[in-house]
Amino acid sequence: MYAQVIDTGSDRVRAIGEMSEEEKTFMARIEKGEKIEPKDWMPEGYRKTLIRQIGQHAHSEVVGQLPEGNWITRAPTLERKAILLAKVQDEAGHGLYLYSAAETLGISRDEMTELLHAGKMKYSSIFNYPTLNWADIGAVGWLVDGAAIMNQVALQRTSYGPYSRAMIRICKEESFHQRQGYDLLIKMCQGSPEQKAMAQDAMNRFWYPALMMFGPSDKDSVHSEQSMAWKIKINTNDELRQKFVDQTVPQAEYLGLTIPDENLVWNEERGSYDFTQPDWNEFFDVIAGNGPCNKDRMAARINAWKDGEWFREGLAAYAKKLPLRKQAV
Ligand code: BYC
Repeated sequence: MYAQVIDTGSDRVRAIGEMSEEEKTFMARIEKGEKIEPKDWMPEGYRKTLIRQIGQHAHSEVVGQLPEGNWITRAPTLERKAILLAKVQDEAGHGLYLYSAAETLGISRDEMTELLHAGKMKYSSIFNYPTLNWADIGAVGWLVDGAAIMNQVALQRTSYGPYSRAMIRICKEESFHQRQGYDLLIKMCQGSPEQKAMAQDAMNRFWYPALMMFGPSDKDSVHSEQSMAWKIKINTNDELRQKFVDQTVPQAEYLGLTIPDENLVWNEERGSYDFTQPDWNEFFDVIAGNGPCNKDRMAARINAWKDGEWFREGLAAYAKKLPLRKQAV
């Protein structure tokens, strides 16, 4: 049953001659830059691709709460604890907007959750790495949210209306997340030599996993070509990765941190940095379930789902008892 609702196969862009009349009209709307809305006609592949991508994005927001939530009780000051609490709570909100956007495509949040727990839907590779010291919380905000925004700013222009609108709101909150991470690292880098060393250690461990967030290199990306033809994706994985590197290098310089890449060099001709690609074997291993924290992350989500069952049942039972007029409010 599930194989019918999510798309995991490789895609092939269809030539105009192979398209039905409905599909040609749909493509003309896409090319004009019109938004597609839930009740509009859409190709089945478009719908499935969106469920896969938006669902994966929603799961990432929710699983992303785990490495940060791990530090709420250990935040060094009351102010830092309040900031981190607010950020982690925002991620839950992002998950909800995105699950709601995916639900407009004919899949329920419960179904997506079951697919995640069964290992049939993915979440971002980055959250399979541990947060070992307090500076990691800064690195998650600066590098992980920084990479997420780079992707999500472009996704505000995605062709599917509900996804695009969710992205607009999420981007506003993500910028605050990125700033709080950078602010945390400024304080640590201006602190004691031990604090600066912790910040460098976090940078060393998060740099390549952050580069992996943009997905495999363009030559190995199975979905990019079709997703870009449908304007679900606006940029290729490599384009966004390059923009992220170009934006982040001066920020690292300001902090006085060294990017762990001996080949990082400004390329005058291209007007951007040359850099070392992440270890793609490691990436594919992590998304296959073999990263340092995959098993823990899934166990935490499955336990939370089981523990919350009585609460979801209670809410549903109460909703059934409400008079219809109140239910609609
Ligand atoms: N991790 O053909 P490709 C955040 C999979 S976190 C895991 O290039 P596509 C945040 C891909 O699914 C950021 N899997 O795929 C939250 C595909 O496998 P399947 C979340 C990955 O979809 C809390 C296969 O590799 N953001 O915001 O065209 C705190 C081939 O890849 C990854 C989003 O999800 C990965 N990194 O492009 C802080 C953004 N990369 O499905 C921050 C929305 C690739 O065929 N998503 N795969 O089995 C996207 O923009 C795209 O889905 C991607 C991948 C660029 C990620």
